[in-house]
Amino acid sequence: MKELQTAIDAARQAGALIREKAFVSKQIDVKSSASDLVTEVDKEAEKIIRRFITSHHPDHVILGEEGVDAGVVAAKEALTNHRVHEHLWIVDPIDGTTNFIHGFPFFCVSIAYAVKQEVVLGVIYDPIKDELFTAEKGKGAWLNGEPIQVSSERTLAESLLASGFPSGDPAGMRQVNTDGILRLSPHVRNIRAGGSAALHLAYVAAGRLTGYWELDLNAWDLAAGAILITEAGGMVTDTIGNPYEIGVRHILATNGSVHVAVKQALAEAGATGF
Ligand code: LIP
Repeated sequence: MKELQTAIDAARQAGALIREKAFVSKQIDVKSSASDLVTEVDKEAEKIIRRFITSHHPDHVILGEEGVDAGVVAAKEALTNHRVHEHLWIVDPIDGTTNFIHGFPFFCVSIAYAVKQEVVLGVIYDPIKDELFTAEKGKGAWLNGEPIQVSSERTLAESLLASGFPSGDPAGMRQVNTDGILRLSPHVRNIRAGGSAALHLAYVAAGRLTGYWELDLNAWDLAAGAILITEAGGMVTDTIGNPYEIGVRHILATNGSVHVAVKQALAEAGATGF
């Protein structure tokens, strides 16, 4: 599919800018709160990606993190409006902006392409490690061109999980998520919270993490990672267990084997989100 090459080239172009600016001081703007930030590099990287996609696919619609107002309502409205579009790109120019600001090298570019609301390809690029994760519906998932698959752990006791704390702490979701972490942590090998939803999802696809969950995320945090995981043999649902679709905000993504166990633990802790 020619859109895959578009996504790869756009991610690499934006990634080059992000790499160049990664460890220098940045101009920071506050979005919804002091923990929900954007830099001039996020905006410039999104412009690069938008220009690139538009030059190759002028009639396609682009939903980008920095192209809508901050906040749940704007994001939901944008998604709803875009439902009618046949060709939709879902772009996060820097997923892990807080890490980027602090020079904590765990962030990425995330680009997905959906046809009639179904994600058909995803690209996640870590510009620091120069790792390019790609997936195309029905064809598989790759890391730098090599096929990847989810991990083989079968029990919680063997699992390395990851989670996170949403930017801006909407509706006290950080406390809710902490309840889930406290419920699961005695039963698993360990839990990480790296601060980039998309990169965590890519790591589940590559078998580096057994599973990942987080509450109150946006479409651009999740779309590319979701197809990476399904194409790598894993499972992606919301935290209740409903199948993934573009509007999902509370995500649960695993290698498949531990999916039910994590879901049950979150339900028991009252930590599936609301
Ligand atoms: C971030 C996520 C992170 C999550 C934050 C935020 P951004 O994306 O990837 O894992 O905890 O809420 O959404 O804002 O850095 O692109």
